Amino acid sequence: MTDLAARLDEACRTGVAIPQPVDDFEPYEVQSELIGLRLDRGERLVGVKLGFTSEGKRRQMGVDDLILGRLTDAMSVHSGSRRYIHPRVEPEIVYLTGRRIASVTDAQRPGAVVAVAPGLEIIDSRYENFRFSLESVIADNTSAAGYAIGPWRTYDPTRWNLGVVMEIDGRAVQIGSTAAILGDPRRAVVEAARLAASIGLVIEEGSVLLAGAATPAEPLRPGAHVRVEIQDLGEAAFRMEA
Ligand code: OOG
Ligand code: MG
Repeated sequence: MTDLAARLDEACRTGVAIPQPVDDFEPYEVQSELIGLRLDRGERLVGVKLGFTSEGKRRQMGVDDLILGRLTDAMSVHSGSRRYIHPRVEPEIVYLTGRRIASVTDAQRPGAVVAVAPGLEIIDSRYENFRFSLESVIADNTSAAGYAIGPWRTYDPTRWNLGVVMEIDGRAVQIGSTAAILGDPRRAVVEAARLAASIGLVIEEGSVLLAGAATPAEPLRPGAHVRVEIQDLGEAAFRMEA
């Protein structure tokens, strides 16, 4: 167990941020250790998420490469209360995989994606001031802190360029299009497969995949009601604890 994984895990549980690491580390190895600690506590892996798939997010955070994180059942906003540090929320389109994906070829086979849903992601960097390098945010499981997923619909690949509106307390705060995700959100499953394969991770059948926010993230205050609507897909919503 690296010291960094232990400190990130503690920051996550206590809600106290840590300074960015100064020593060398292998980013995805630290992330694996961090997830291992969660699984040891009984959490279950439910899927993966991509980060920095849109220009809006890359510009907001000052980074320029795709990253992959892992999601557990306990991260669902409906699974109970937790301590946040400086949470933000962003709109996501979510895919459900219909086969085991261990390679890019698997991701290109028919049935790789079977359903799609509107979603919201809470990100909460465990680093002070929400500042990080690409390596340090990968180690921190890509800031993953929570998600809410709306109703699933059968996946229709011809509907990929969809309007997105995210509201906080009834006011539209971000408006965009799913086309901002990799230029075409249908590429998300292939990019996730590529990154997963590079770290020896298999995306199991029935996994959720957050394709990456189409717009910049917004600060999330206690008691806030957040809602996203994606054209043709419907909505997802949750309320922050007061
Ligand atoms: C990293 C997570 C990025 C996305 O959708 O682009 C991400 C961060 O911004 O803290 O989840
Ligand atoms: Mg995200």
